[in-house]
Amino acid sequence: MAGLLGAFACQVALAASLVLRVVDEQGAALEHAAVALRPVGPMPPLKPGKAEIVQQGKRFKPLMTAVPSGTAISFPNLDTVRHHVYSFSPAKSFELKLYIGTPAAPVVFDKPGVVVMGCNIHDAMVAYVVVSDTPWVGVSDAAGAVRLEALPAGDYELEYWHPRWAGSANEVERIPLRVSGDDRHTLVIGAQP
Ligand SMILES: [Cu+2]
Repeated sequence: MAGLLGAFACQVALAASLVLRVVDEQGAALEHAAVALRPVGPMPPLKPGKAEIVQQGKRFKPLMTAVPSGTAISFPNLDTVRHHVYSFSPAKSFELKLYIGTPAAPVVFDKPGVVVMGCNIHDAMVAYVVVSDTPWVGVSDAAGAVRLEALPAGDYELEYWHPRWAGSANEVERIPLRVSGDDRHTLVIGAQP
C-alpha cells in the first residue's frame, strides 16, 4: 500500500507547470527574457544538452539562449563572410577565431551566469546565453510567453534576465516562487527602451 501511495504522489508531484507572461513596466510584452526555475532543496540531475547559435546575415540567431549548465553550443557560420566570435564574460570566456562553416568543437557552457557574445569583425553582432544550474529554463517569445513543464510542485527561485533590463548588468535577478499546479504569473522586468 505504501508503495502505491508513493507512486501516486510522485505522479502528482510531476504534474505542475508554469506559464509566465513577461512584460515591461508599461505592460508591453517582453521577448528574449531568459528565465529559470531552481528548486529550493534537492536538485534533479542535469542532463547536459546541445544547442546551436548560427550566424546569418551578420546576426546571431537566436539572440537569446537559456541553457542548463554543461550544455554544448555550436556556432555554425551560414554567411559567406568570416566571423570571429568572442566573449569576455566571467561565466564563459572564449574565442572562435575567424571562420566560415562550423567550428570543429562546440563551446561547453559549464558555469551559471550571463554570457555576452560579440563578433570582432561586426560590432553590431550580439548574442546572449544565460546558464543556470537547473533543467528548467526558457526564453520568452514575441508575446512575452514562456512555459516550463514537468515540474515537481514545490518551492523555487525564479531567475530572470533580459538584455534591456535596467538592473545589474550581468547578474540574474532571483525571486522566490511556489509552484503548485498549472500556475500562471506575470513577470514584470524594468527594461530600458
Ligand atoms: Cu562577424
